[in-house]
Amino acid sequence: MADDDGAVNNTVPPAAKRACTEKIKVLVTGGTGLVGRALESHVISDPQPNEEWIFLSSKDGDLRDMAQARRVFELHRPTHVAHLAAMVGGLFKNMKYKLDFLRENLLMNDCVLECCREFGVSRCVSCLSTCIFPDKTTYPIDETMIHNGPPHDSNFGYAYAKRLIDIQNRAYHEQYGCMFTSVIPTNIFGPHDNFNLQDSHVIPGLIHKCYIAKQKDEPLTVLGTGSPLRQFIYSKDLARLSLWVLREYHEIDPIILSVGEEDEVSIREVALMINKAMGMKQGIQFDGSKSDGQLKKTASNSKLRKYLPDFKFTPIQQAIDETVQWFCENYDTARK
Ligand code: NAP
Ligand code: GFB
Repeated sequence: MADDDGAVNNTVPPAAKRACTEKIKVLVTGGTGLVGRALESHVISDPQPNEEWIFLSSKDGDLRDMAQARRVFELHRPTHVAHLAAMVGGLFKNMKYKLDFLRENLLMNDCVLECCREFGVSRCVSCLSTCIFPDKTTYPIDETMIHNGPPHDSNFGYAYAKRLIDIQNRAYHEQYGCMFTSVIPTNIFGPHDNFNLQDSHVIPGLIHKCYIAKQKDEPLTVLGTGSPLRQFIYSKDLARLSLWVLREYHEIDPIILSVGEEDEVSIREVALMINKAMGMKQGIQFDGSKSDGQLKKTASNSKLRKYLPDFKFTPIQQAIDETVQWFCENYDTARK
């Protein structure tokens, strides 16, 4: 069954069906990003009388700065926080700016979590990533393995900053009883992504390149060999799951939000899906001089499945079709 916005329906119980009278005010850091915009659309489609949502941009305050972060919390006095704000980027941006990824994210996370404590926020959900897991590991990776060894060298700055959120959550709980947790999504994509040709993740980057290649009647150039494997999650599915986490998940320990291991695809397969969605007549070619990054980071979604056995993810070709359509329709204003 499909929603009005075309996304596949799933079995996360609509909050409307639950008796809930507690007033909550949710502050979403990074509310203007890929995930923030998807969450906003989902919240608007399922409004709850007891919930008020505020979606922040960096223009509302630089969350690397404690004084500015405190001003934001003072102004809004949230009961709940979805902490999405981060310095984010694909493989090639991560390889270039390791120190910036480490420092900016450490600062942002520390300011946000400390403000959550100071202002008595009752629940905070922060966003980690499956790229933070150890590089040399057994598969599938699960939530218990975050700190078992060094992450892949290509993004160690980002990875160590994100790992520390899990450490902070435990320490805030043990010392102050705070209920702060985290989610671990795989690679995300969808409308409102960053489609920059150099800095973006692979799907938005290839969509933009494909758009240009189609106009020039040239093949799509895919960086690396195309053999690395990834699990991708559509931002609309992640929004539904994140909302469930905020409302219903009560552990401090993180939870992986991912499609199953059987839905892992190669970069080559993804490029072919993008070509198909774009109606490209030219094929694809590979630039083997560019990095492949991590060959795989196969994650288990068993914990998620224990909570939500019937959740249905949008099929990846449908999600890519929708994202390509959104990009073509919003070409002039899309982030690129
Ligand atoms: P995004 O599209 O790049 O958006 C980043 C958001 O963070 C924007 O709203 C931005 O605000 C805000 N931000 C950046 N620096 C800030 C600062 N100094 N102060 C305040 N706000 C700041 O990111 P996303 O892809 O939605 O990522 C959301 C979360 O998911 C992040 O925590 C990320 O690490 C995680 N994640 C992403 C992926 C992925 O594939 N994209 C995968 C796994 C996990 P402005 O736009 O207003 O500047
Ligand atoms: O999404 P992506 O940049 O990030 O994907 P990671 C990188 C993979 O796609 C590599 C190939 O195998 C690249 O060789 N690729 C092919 C391309 N063409 C392109 C292209 O035009 N652009 C990009 N970006 N890649 C990131 C981490 O890793 O995952 C971040 O570095 C973050 O920290 C994110 O957490 C979720 O999956 O390799």
